[in-house]
Amino acid sequence: MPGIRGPSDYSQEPSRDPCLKINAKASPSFLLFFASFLIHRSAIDSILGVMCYSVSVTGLIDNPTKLFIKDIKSLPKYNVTATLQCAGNRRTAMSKVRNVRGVGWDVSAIGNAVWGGAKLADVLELLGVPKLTGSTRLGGRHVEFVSVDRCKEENGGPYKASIPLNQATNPEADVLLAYEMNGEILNRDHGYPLRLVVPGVIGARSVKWLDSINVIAEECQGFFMQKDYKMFPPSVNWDNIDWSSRRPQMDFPVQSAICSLEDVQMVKPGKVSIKGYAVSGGGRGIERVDISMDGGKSWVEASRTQEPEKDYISEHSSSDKWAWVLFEATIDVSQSTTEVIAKAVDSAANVQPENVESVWNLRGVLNTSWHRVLLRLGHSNL
Ligand SMILES: Nc1nc2c(c(=O)[nH]1)N[C@H]1C(S)=C(S)[C@@H](COP(=O)(O)O)O[C@H]1N2
Ligand SMILES: [Mo]
Repeated sequence: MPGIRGPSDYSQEPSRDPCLKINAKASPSFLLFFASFLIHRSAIDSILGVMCYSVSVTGLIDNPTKLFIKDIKSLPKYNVTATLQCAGNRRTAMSKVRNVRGVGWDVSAIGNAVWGGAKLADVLELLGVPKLTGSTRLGGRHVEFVSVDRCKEENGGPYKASIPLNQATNPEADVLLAYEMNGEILNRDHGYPLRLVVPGVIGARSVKWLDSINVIAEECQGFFMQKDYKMFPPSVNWDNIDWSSRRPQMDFPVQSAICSLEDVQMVKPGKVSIKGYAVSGGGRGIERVDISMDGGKSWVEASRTQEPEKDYISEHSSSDKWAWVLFEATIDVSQSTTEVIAKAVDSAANVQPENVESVWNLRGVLNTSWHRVLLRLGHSNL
C-alpha cells in the first residue's frame, strides 16, 4: 500500500506512549487499513477498566456530573460510518515543493470505520442541554474534550480540542462518544475506552481516551487548536506567522488518492486498473471521481466500487455523507503515458485544486491537490 512504507511493527513511526502496546498490524490491502486492527487485550482487562472508568462533564451547564460507561451505553446506540482523515494526509507531496514541518504522511493517514456509540447530542440532553443549542444559560458556546494522554506541546498537559456547542447538540452532525469500532470494543490505539468521533472534520478534533468534557465560553485554547492545524496561505513562513490570525481548521476539503499504484510505478503498456478513495468533509458526499492520463486535458469518470459485505458504500444515497467512496477505473496505458491523475468533486461541486503549489502551507496540512502518480513504462517482454 502506498504510504505504508515502513515495517509493519511501526518501528519507524513517531514515538508511542508506553500505555500503547503494539497491537496492530499494517494490512496488505488499503481497503482494510482500519478494519484490520487486531485486539490482543484480554477480556478481563477491558471489563475491569471499563467499570472504573468515568468521564466528567463540567463547565457552563446547570448539572455537572460524572458519567460511567453504563450511563453512556444506556443511551440509544448509533453506528456511524465515518472517515477519519489526519489534516497532514499527503504531506510528503507538499514537502516536495518546499520544506514543511510534520510527520511525513503519504496517502494513508486516513481510515474508514463503523463507529458505535452514543450521540453527543443525547449525552448533553441528558445533562439538561437541549438539542440544537447555540449557548447555554451560563454562556457556554463550545464543548471541550480533554484526554488522559499528556503531550510535550501542552507542556505535559493533556491533549484537547473543542467543537461549537451547536454542532455538539445537533443530532444530524452525528458526533459520537464512541465505544466501538467496526463492531468490536474500541482498541487502545483508537481511544479505548471512549473517544469522540466528529465526522467530516479533521482527525485532530476526534479526541481519544476521553477524561472530561467541558462546556466553555470560548473555543479551546489548547496547542492543537490554536498553534497547529490552521490553514495558512503559501506566503506565511515561520518568521511572519501569526497564529491568532486564523481559526482552527474543522471540516476537511474534498480529497482523493490513487492507492493501487506506487508513485513512481512501473507498468507495461495496456490495461491498468486504478483504485483509490475519495471523501469530502462537512457531510458533503462524493459526486464523482475523474481520471486523466494527459495532464488534465481530458478525463474519464471512475466508477464506485464496494468491498463485499461492507455496508458503507451501499445504494443508499447518503451513505457517503461521512464515509469515503472507493473508486475504480481501467485505463489504457500507451507508450506516451507518463502520469495518472485523480480528482474528486463533492456534492457541493467543490473540486480538488490542480496544483500543490497553490495550497502549500508551512505545516503541510490539507494537501488535497490532484493526486498524480508517475508511471515508468516497462516493455511487454520484460
Ligand atoms: N487524546 C488524543 N486524541 C487524539 C490525538 C492525540 O494525540 N491524543 N491525535 C488526533 C489526531 S491528530 C488524529 S489524526 C486522530 C487519529 O485517530 P486514529 O488514531 O484513530 O487514527 O486522533 C486524534 N485524537
Ligand atoms: Mo492528525
